[in-house]
Amino acid sequence: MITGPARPLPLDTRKSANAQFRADVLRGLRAPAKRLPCKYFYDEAGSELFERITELDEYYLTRTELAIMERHGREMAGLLGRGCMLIEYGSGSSTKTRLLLGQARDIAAYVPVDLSGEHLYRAAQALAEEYPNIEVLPLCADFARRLALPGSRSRPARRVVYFPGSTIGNFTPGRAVRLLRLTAELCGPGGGLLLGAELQKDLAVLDAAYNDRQGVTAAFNRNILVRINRELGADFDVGQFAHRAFYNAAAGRIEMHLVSQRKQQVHVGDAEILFAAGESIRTEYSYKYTSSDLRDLALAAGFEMEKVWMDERKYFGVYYFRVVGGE
Ligand code: SAH
Ligand code: AVI
Repeated sequence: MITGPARPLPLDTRKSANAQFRADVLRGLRAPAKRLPCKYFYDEAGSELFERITELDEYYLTRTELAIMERHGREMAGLLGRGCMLIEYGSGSSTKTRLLLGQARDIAAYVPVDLSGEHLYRAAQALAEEYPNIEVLPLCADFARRLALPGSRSRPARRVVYFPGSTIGNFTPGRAVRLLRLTAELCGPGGGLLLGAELQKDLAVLDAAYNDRQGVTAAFNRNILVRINRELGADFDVGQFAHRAFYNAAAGRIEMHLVSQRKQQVHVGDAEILFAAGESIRTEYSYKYTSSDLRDLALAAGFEMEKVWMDERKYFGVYYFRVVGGE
């Protein structure tokens, strides 16, 4: 059953989200090295483009994580324990979650959290129909901020956050620790964190995953400008910004940029932004953390690592952490 607000957000909430979007975009575009927060990739079109990315030959991440979940889902579900509230960060279409929900004996409530509202509510509705015994409580919110969890019918025995997809890699190490600290606070004593994250690997493999032949990643990258045009009344000539993605070995991350193909002026509402030819906007970092990096980040945030599952090539890891000091 679905008991969350499975309908568009109220007008005042949408207005304040739009004001926040505008403020974040202007702050990023006025910075000496232009940038945009990657969470704004995901409007309706962005979520669909991401789904297409997950099906690309070059984008092995989703397939690899799904295979780990298929193989070890039962053991993972066992760690959730009885009567748990499962909270998922960046749930998207909740595909991987099904491999947990299908194996878990008694989950009290499932709270998918995502900023892409329509996509979230559609996925939540489908899950509620597939798992009628689980209370599904979708929450359209930024998981990097303190979350106000919806009330559930039964009192959950514990809280576990599920954070798949390597979305943790879209946070710099400092921001990742901050996010995990909030998560430890949200889970409380006895709580857990099941985290899926990509590992370091061969440069050519990484490079291909973010420069696919069909250009879906390029369209996903440019969609942020399409969204800014539509929602903030901007006039980006989207075809004049080229997709660029490369591995920054010193920092251990993929960087995605949009590179201005000529000197140009862009208006965002009544604000004017100047671009030199070749100047870029950084749109995303995608860190490839080693398992010891993640152990250290999580420990700094109050989690201890209990278990890790990897695929044979060691492309991807799924980690289970417990809140330090919990039973
Ligand atoms: N978990 C899915 C989707 C990953 S794509 C998978 O593993 O395939 C990242 C998802 O996180 C998108 O659905 C996006 O809308 C959401 N997202 C990104 N940043 C977010 C944030 N700060 N708060 C809430 N959702 C966010
Ligand atoms: C959601 N996130 C982990 C993806 C990634 O690989 O960093 C987003 C993405 N960017 C380009 N392709 C996919």
